[in-house]
Amino acid sequence: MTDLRTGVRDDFAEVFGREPDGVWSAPGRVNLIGEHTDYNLGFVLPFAINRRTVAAVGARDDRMLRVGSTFADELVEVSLDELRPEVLSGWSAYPLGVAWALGEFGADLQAVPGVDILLDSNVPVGAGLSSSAAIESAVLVALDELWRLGFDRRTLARVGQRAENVAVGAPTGIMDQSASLLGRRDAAVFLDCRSLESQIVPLGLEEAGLEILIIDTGVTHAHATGGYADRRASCEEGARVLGVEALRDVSVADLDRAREVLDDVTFRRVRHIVTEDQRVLDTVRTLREQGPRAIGELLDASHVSMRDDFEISVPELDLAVETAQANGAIGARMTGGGFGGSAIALVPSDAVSRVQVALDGAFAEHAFAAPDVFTVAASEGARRES
Ligand code: GAF
Repeated sequence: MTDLRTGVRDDFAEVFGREPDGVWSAPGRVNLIGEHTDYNLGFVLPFAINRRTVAAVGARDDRMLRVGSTFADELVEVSLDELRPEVLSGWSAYPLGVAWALGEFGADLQAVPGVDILLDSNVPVGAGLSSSAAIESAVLVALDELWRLGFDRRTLARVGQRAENVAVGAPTGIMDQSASLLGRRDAAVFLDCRSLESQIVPLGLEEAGLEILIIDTGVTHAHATGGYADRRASCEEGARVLGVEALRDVSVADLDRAREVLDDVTFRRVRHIVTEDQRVLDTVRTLREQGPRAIGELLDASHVSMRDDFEISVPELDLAVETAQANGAIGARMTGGGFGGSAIALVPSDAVSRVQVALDGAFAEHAFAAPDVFTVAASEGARRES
């Protein structure tokens, strides 16, 4: 982390020929449980991880926004006077999109100076760990401070989501930005995606002798297209037929009626969301009453629901989950939007290397590319570094 922070200052100086006004950072996230429930106005339980994006930012004396990064060999420029979603594309739509979206939430973009931004990150891209929300959140906290906006974190999360929905064009929910902005060390963020009320729920992993293992399958996913939008549309159709504002308003007890009025596919999409919301509530209660060793079955059930009802898993994710479970994991599930990315496994510390070795063996046996397997810790959300 220290390297990332000092490195980004040096890179900023090299690219822009001066010192930045400051360095801000924001983490990627892992979702412990509650998948695709956010845009159904339900519950999620993600945590911020110890992989971060850093943003060195300096105000300018004109109206230009300039953004560079260590992950793309280009400097993108746009004037604040021309900043609209239509002129943004590629990776720079994330940092520049949040500048635009701040205006949508009431920031007076006529009254603010341009900025130079330099980004670096150790959040893996395409792994389902929300490298995009990490960029958005790091730039959001930087601009909020440099432009003296005084937005609260809940509003900044909505700004980040707006940028992703409109400037990037991915129809995602509010979870990732909330985790990146609200995360706390050793704890998860329990978020009600309707009220946007959140509670910090201690994970207690160290005391319980547990680790969270990320198994990045290397299968890439893209939320702007395909399956994610299709699942969202099915959920909206289910809510429409059931006569509710959102699937949050359907309970497990309502599922019998839902089966009668919905076609089979829509019913199974709805059943995933409704049971997943309940699993989030059960996980929060179990963590508080019994600690993390007791949540394994809920994680396992979440994976089955995503595999069979929501149908967003892929063979590599299923293999990762099954191999972890068979080699000592307390629970395991795919995490994030699906169609690739990562699985998580809750593993006793003394079983971590056994699970890692077993994963390598199983992936080789199936002729899948070796997964990238590493542990993560629950960490602080977005902050100023220096
Ligand atoms: C992606 C989205 F960005 C989130 O909003 C959420 O819907 C998640 O997929 C699935 O739970 O990360």
